[in-house]
Amino acid sequence: MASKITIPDLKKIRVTDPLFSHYAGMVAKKMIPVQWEILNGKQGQSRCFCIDNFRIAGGTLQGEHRGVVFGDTDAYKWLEAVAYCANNGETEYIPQADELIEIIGQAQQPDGYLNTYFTVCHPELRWKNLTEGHELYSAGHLIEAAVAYYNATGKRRLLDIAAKFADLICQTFGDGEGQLPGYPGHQEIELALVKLWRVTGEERYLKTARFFIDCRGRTPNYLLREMNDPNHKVIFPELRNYDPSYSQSHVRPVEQKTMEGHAVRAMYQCSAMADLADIQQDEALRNACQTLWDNVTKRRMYITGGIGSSGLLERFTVDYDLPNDRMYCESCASIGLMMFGQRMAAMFHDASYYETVERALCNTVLGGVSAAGDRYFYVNPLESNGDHHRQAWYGCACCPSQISRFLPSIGNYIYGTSDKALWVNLFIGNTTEVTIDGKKVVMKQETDYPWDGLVKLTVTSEQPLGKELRIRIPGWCKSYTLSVNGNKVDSTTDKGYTVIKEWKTGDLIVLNMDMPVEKVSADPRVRQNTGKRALQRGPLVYCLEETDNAKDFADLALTPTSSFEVKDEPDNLGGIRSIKAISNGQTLHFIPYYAWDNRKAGKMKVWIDYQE
Ligand code: FUB
Ligand code: ZN
Repeated sequence: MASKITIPDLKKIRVTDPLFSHYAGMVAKKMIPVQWEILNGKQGQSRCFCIDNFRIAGGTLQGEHRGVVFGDTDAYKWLEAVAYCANNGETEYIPQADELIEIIGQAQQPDGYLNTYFTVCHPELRWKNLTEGHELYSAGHLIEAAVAYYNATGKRRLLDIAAKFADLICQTFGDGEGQLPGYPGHQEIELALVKLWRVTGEERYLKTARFFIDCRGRTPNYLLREMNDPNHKVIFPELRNYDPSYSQSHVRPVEQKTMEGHAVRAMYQCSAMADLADIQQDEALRNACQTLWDNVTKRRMYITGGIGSSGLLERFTVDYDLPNDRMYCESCASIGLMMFGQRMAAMFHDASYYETVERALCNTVLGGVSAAGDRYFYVNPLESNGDHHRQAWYGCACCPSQISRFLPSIGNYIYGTSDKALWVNLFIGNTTEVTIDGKKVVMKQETDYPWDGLVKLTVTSEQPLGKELRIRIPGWCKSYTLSVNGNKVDSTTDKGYTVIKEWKTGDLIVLNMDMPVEKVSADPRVRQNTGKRALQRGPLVYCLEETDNAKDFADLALTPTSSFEVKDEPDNLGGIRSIKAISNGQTLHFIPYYAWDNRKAGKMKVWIDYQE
């Protein structure tokens, strides 16, 4: 049995990287305060009623529930973001968070149930519309927030609220007498219950997470039966003629071969499957994860790490169908893909999963928020006519709070530790403390990645560790050098990691990766990209924007002899490296895809005509 990989405690990870600490810093300085105003209904057009809904459910305010049925999750994800920022020493929103937690607590029913929509509008329909009601999805976000808040602050109030609700869920769902053999229409509770198990050690949470995976897709289909009930109360009319593949309930997860349906649902399910496969050493589940991972990353993913080719029902379509303009690529889906990939890498001890994690991160996820930290993309197209822009908030606001809970937790993706090795997965400047076998260890990375391929790493330990250092060599990297204290090392590689066996405390390990501009072609089966190329440098995908290329935007093309110049632009778009391409006498100005739509509105494209 392979040794388990553990992720260091987020509280002990200080991200010092110029790019990522800027993004994480924007969460504390801008996103959390602005979202707090929005959650409290104080932001003009982008009004949201989330906190009032809790007050109404708790009986301290009179009124009607307003907003989407899963609006409670805006508050939960806000709390999670506050918790992760507190880990980074940004604690100023803790008083508001504590206030909000009390309001949430008042909305909890005596038996532990907590959901403002059903409590206020339809108490009689509790657990009767799992397909559309999002009760278990919302519970999952409550649990994730509670675990994060407890880990960051040591305060138990939200954890107790969440655990009480989780206990009710564990009693309610199962195959036992009087229990419901149902499962959520939108997955999320499964991975949350695994987190709750990790923090409490209570087996029932793990058992119920497993139950939700195991009973999904059974025949007859539970969700279809609900939808076909003559008394069914419709919440989302677009889901009439319900196709169970939309919620990945068409077949049991362990038998799923292709990534189907709604992309965020699919990613949350797969993340939980990977958790359970690893914890329970379940080979069938592990194989299913691998099959689904291969399908999505080899056939159904954009070069930007975006997933979900159809805006209609926000879902996957078929292999190699990747339209660049009329598509979906929800920000939440790419964060979900990162969550799945992180778990796959930990389970298989294989760096290749981090190719996708990094691709999604550096392109779609960073692009999900504006350079100023005040606007968000829900949909992330690879081509625009100039009419697609980030917004401050959405009626269905899953993405803004998803991005703000994700960015300050980026430290979770950098390292792993196991019996055998220290694992370096992402190149992000940081200082991290871990205790390994009772020994205090400090890992430090300095780098200007993704702009530059030079990474300096030191590991200091009170006593010799006797472990390998395994450093990921990205798939995009075709040549690199590695040295320890200035002496070149010829290391072996294993599953995408360069393995350093001989090192001691305080050694300076330097990885230097060449980072040329690459012209990338799509798989020939992607008909939308026939005769086109995209530019990539390191993990960053580039795009053309009309504002830099006004003249003849539609006619710009790359050729086999295009030459490239990389330009450092510290004052543009928060500091980028742009690419100037000279092709047949034309000059094309490329910027990183993630930075588009931050200046004058105009057209944008990633895949560029290629004239052979
Ligand atoms: O249904 C809850 C969330 O809203 C989904 O995850 C997103 O795709 C959006 O539909
Ligand atoms: Zn979203």
